Amino acid sequence: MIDDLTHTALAVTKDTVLRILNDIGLLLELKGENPFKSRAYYQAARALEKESGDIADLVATGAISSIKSIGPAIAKKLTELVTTGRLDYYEQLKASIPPGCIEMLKAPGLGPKKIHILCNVLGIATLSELEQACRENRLLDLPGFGQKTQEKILAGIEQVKSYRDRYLYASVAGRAEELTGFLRVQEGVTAVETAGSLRRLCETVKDIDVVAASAAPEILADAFAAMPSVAQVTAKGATKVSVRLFSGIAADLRIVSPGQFPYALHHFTGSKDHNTALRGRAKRMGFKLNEYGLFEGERLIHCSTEEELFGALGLCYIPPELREAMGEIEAAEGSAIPDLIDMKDVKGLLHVHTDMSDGSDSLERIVSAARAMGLSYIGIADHSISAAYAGGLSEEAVKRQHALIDEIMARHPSPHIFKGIEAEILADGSLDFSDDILETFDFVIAAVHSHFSMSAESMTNRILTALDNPLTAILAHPTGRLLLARKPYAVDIDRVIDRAVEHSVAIELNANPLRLDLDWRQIRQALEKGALIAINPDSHRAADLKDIRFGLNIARKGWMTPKHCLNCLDVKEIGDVFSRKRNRRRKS
Ligand code: DGT
Ligand code: CA
Repeated sequence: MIDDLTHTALAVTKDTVLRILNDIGLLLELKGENPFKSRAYYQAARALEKESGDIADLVATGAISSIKSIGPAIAKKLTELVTTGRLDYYEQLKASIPPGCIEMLKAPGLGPKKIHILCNVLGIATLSELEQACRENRLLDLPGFGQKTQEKILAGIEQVKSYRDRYLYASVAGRAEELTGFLRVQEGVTAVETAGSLRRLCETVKDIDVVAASAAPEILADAFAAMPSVAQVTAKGATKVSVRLFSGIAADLRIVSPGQFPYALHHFTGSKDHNTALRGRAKRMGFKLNEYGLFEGERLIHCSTEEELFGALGLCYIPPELREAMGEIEAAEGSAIPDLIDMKDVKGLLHVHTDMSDGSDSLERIVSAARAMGLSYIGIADHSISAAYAGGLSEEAVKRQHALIDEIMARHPSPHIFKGIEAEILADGSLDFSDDILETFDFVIAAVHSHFSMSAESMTNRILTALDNPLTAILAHPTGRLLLARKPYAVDIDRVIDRAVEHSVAIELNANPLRLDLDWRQIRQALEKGALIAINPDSHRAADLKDIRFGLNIARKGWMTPKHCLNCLDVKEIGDVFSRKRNRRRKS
C-alpha cells in the first residue's frame, strides 16, 4: 500500500496505474481533502479497470480521455505517469504526509478519515505516538472515537508492529527482476541472480538479496548505488553495497569474482539452516564450505555451477525453494528430490469469481482469459447466498448463472466451464445452501468467512462438519490467514487434514499472494497424510488468474508434484471426481 512504484525502469503496467489512482484517493482522504476529490480517483480506477485495452495504447491514442469517469485533469496525470514512469503530483502528495500516518493505514480499524483526525487534532505523526496516545486514553474525547475504537486501534498497532519490515513476495519479486535486469547489462558483469528468501520463493521477505559476478566490481557498485530507485545508500564497500529503495525495502548486492559465483550464490540463497546442514556434511566429507568456495585443505574444488557444488558433495541438485533444512539434503543424497509441479502440469483453474458476486469481470471475459492461458477447464465459484458482504448469489442468480454457462459452452466448448459455488460454512458447520441446491453445481467449495474468533475446538468441529457434507469437494483457504495482516484462526489443522483425506475433500492452496493458505509447511504434512491439494486463484478479476504462479511457488516449496494436485487432473478425470461427490450424496 502506498508504495513507490513510479521509480521504475520498466513500462508502467495497468496494475501499477490502478494502484496509484487508488493511492491518490487514499492520500487525499488522509489529507482531509474534499471527499469528492478522492472519489474522482477511485471512480477513475474503477473505470480504467473495466477497459480491456493496453494502458500504453490508451494513452498513446488519446483514448484515455474519452473514458467515462476520467476527466481531463486525471487523463493528463495518467499520460505523464505512463509516458515518463513517474507522476509528480503523486510524489508530492506522498511527501506531504508523514510516513507514520501512511503506515497507520495498515492497522485494522483505522481508515483515512480517522487517521486524518488523529494527525490533525492530536498532532500524531507516528505509530508509536499513536500507541502512547491510546495508552493515555487521549482518543476517547475525539468525535467518532470511543473506548472500543481505542482498544481496536491498539490491537491493530500491535499487529502492524509484529509484521513490520517484511514484504509480500508478490510486491517485491517484480522489483528484484528490475534490479537484476539492470545489473546484468552493466560492464564486466558475468552473472547475476536474486538470492535469499526471494529466491527460495518464501511468502514474505525482509529484503532483496542479489549476488553478482563481475570483473569490474567498482563500476558495478557505483552503478547499483546510483540507480534511480535508490533512496539511500546505507553501506558501500568493494564486495557489498546496501541500499534502501524508495519503496522502503532494503536491497543488498554482493559482488564476487566470476569463479566465486556458485559458492556465493548458494551461501546467500540460504536458508541459514540449510547452509549449516550442508556445511556439516562438507566437514564430515573432509571439506570446508563457505561463500568463497569448497576447499579440501587449501585446495579449491572447482565448481562452475550450483549443480556441480551439490555434485561435489554427493548430492543431486536441490532447487532453492526446498532449501529449508526440511529433509532436502537426505532426499538429494538418495536422488529422491521430487519432480516439482509446474505451470505446464496445471490443466485448469477452480475457485474463480465473476461480477455476479464480488468479482469485477464478466464470465465471458474470464473464459476468454482462461482460453488465452491454454487451460482446458475453469471452475466458476461465486459467493453463496449468505455472503451479503460479497454479493452472494441467490437461488435465482444461480439459475441465471448456470443458464449463461450452458449458453457460453454451447458456443465455445473449450475451456470447459464447471459450475461451482463458494458456499459459506455457517457457525454450526452447515453450508448455507440446502443440499438440493448444492447438488445443482458440478462442485462445491466450502469456506469460512465469518465468526473468526471461535475457540479452536468449536472452529475445528465447525470445519469438520462442513467436510462431512458429501457434496463438499474443496475446503477453501483453510486457516483464514492474511499475510502480514491477519493471523490464522484457531483451528486444529491436523484433524482438518485427516478428515479431508478421509472424505476425499481437496484442500485449497489459495494462490492469492496475500493468502497462500494452506501454508507450505502444512502442505508438506498434508501430503504425507495423503491429501489432495487444489491450487486455486480465488480470482476476482480475469487478470488475477495469473496469480496461480504464486500458488505454484508455494506448492513447490511444499514438495508438491502434479499427482498431489486436483487441478492437474484432465477435464474428464476431474469431472469424474466431481460426479463421485454427487453420487455419494445420493447414496448417503
Ligand atoms: P529474510 O531476508 O528474512 O526474508 O530471509 P533470508 O533467508 O533472505 O535471510 P538474510 O537476508 O538475512 O540472509 C540471506 C542468506 O544469507 C541466508 O538465507 C543465508 C545467508 N546467511 C546470512 N547470514 C548467515 C549466517 O549467519 N550464517 C549462515 N550460514 N548463512 C547466513
Ligand atoms: Ca533476505
